[in-house]
Amino acid sequence: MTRLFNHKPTAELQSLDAAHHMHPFTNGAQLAEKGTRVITRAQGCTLTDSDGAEILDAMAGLWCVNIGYGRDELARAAFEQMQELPYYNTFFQTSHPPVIELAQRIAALTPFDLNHVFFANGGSDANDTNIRMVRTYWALKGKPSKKTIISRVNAYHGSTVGAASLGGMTPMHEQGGLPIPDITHIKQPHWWAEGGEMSPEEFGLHAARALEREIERLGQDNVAAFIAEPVQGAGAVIVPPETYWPEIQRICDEHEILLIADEVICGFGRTGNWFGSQTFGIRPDIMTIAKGLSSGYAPIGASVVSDEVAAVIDSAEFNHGYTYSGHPVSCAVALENLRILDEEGIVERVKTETAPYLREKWMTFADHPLVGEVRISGMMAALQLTPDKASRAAFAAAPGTVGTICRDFCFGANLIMRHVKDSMIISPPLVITKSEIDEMADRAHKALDLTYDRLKDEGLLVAAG
Ligand code: PXG
Repeated sequence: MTRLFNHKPTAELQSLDAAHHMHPFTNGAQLAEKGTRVITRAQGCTLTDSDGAEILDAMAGLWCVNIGYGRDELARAAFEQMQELPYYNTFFQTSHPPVIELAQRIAALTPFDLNHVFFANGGSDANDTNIRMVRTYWALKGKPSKKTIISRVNAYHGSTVGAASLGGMTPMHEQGGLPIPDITHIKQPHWWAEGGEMSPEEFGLHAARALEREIERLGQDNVAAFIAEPVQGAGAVIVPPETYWPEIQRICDEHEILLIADEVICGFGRTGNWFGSQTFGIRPDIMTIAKGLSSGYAPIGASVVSDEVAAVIDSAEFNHGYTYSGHPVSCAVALENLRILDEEGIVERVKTETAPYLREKWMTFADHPLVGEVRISGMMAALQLTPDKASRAAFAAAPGTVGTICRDFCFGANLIMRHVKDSMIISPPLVITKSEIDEMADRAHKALDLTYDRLKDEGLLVAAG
């Protein structure tokens, strides 16, 4: 058996990594120079690197390890499923118990009549499914011109050609000729950066009505769907004003537009309910799920579809699917993960205990001289850094300069807190304890203080003109 537990020395791993491993969203040459940090083990909320350092993971990996690391039950579920049936497909009139059980479990957990599940390997390809599904839905209903999908600037929906086109990240569109046709983007509900003189409530309505204007511009007969994350995650935890989602729902209903809630980050307890749609009062026709579905222990994603959409799609052959749609091992792992989330009351505890505690701690950052806005929803949160709180200014330095400095100080303090441009963000495992939250906040405060001193020393505490 190949066992990697007794690994090679760090320097050797780093040089082999630089020689052969191409990293996502990374400048390979720069990384090769700095050397990657090699993570070898993890337990609870703590990672261990190849030098034995212990790191507090305030990002739950990539927003996914909701039940925390090191749960033997999931390992056992994978092991036993591999023994029983390591693989079989779900094409051509076949199925298997884990995929059947999981589809039923997801249908029971998701709200409204989201009762039908099309499986994928992760969030990106689930969103690719959604692109094809909503266009096929309208074509089958005799409205083939309803093709355009409206999304938002600074949205993240994945990295495949389709999902990155749905996303609103300009640097992604610039590589590889994106977006694909018939996808457009409206403004995001990011009050701090774009709200101007409006109150957050006014801006929420204003940002939502951009959808109505876009539908009118395109013509309702040409629009298939609107897709959005309940809270934009990778976009820097943009929590919309309270007025935003009800207005979006009204517009989708009135204009016969399918609503796709991308719950890849918000799902499975992140916002304090099982789904972000419940937290924000959204009634989607389709939900994208991944990440917390298996707590990242095995790759799996899905589109969860309403009775009506499923009935239309099922009325013809949907020529779509992945070799690993409903992979039995991933399904078994996801089922065990959902059992733990449910039976251990993890989502409930987030709502009543840990998220309120995190909020209390996180709000203390509002007094820090570098912090312009504190954003939080359940167990995902951001600190918007600024050189001038009063004017909500951006830094004169290139976006991300300050965020990178702060991120590096966090990393140096064995805290994984990510930056998105000049926001610092967290999304810890949902099982994080109050004392771990205290520790995380202490380390983050120190990193912010060090960042502030560095900015002063280097003359970077300057607002953009
Ligand atoms: N939708 C949303 C809302 C996501 O956050 C995807 C879809 C794509 O899922 P897959 O499983 O195909 O990656 C995501 C993924 C980051 C980061 O650094 C965020 C994601 C992925 C990688 C990095 O914030 N989100």
